[in-house]
Amino acid sequence: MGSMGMPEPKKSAFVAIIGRPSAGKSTLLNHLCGAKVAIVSTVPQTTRNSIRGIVTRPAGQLVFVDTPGMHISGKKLNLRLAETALRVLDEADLVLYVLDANRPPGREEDAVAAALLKRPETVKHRTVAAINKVDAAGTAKAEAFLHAKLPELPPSRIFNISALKNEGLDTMLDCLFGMSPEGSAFYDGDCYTDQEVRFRIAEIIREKAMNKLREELPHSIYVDIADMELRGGAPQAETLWVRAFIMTERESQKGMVVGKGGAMIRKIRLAALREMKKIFDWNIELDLRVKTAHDWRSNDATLKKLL
Ligand SMILES: Nc1nc2c(ncn2[C@@H]2O[C@H](COP(=O)(O)OP(=O)(O)OP(=O)(O)O)[C@@H](O)[C@H]2O)c(=O)[nH]1
Ligand SMILES: [Mg+2]
Repeated sequence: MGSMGMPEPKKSAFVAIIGRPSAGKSTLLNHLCGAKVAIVSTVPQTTRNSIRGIVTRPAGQLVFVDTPGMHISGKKLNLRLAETALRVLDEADLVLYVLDANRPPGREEDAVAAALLKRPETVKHRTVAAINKVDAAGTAKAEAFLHAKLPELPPSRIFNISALKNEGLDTMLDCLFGMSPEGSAFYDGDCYTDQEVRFRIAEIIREKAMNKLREELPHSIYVDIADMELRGGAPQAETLWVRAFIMTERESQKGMVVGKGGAMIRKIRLAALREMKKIFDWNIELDLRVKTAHDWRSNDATLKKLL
């Protein structure tokens, strides 16, 4: 026990955010950090990398690591995404397991629970479950699922939240801080992510494209930043000039990304610019084009570069 006026020792931990696709992991990360850190879309399998978001409070610092939703598939891209999620799960101090109250648990939920079951110590001592989307649905099914599949998880570590409406997050954070080991902060207190500018810009463009494109297209694209340069400076604000390509899997998909008279790519470009201006202090010029990288989702070299 500290003497009067002595602050409590600070806590710090890495927290893996895991769950099936579209459970709301990235939405949650963004609200925890109070900033747009990870991209979000209505389409499952949006996140493709482990993405760090940093939360600093008087109690200490939690570094949340967002992961790709665990999806069952034998395809190369999906296997790599699942590997990423499991690696983060094993490296983190704590695990935040996000469930979607709005969809009945199915095979994918079983797979997430199975991955946790293989790590019984983690479930017993280091896992918090968040039943998300309580603004849209009741929690009974998700609760029953957790009791049946992960009986070792104490009920005091199950929280009902709405990431979208920012509800229930504070009590969950208190619990995570309580479970964290003592330690000093990993990052500056005013820092909310460690992502490089190049990656963030590619992700913002991909988010806008994913949310505007239909059918298979959201999953068939990636964004390549071909060139980036900071120009000018005082007395005017600097301008960040970016040339980026939306890469499609097949030649035939380029037309849909460009749209009639270029309308689609113009919409994507303007939405991306709006978002970038909220994040960066520079003026931004974005030259956005479309290219094809044939069958990139089965290409090891491309996957290695992207994931
Ligand atoms: N109603 C409701 N919708 C939510 C909530 N949280 C997230 N969503 C929606 O769920 C969808 C998926 O959200 P994401 O945050 O991209 O989900 P994710 O788990 O990161 O998905 P992947 O990256 O594909 O694994 C989006 O349309 C979100 O707006 C919530 O609390 N309530
Ligand atoms: Mg995500």
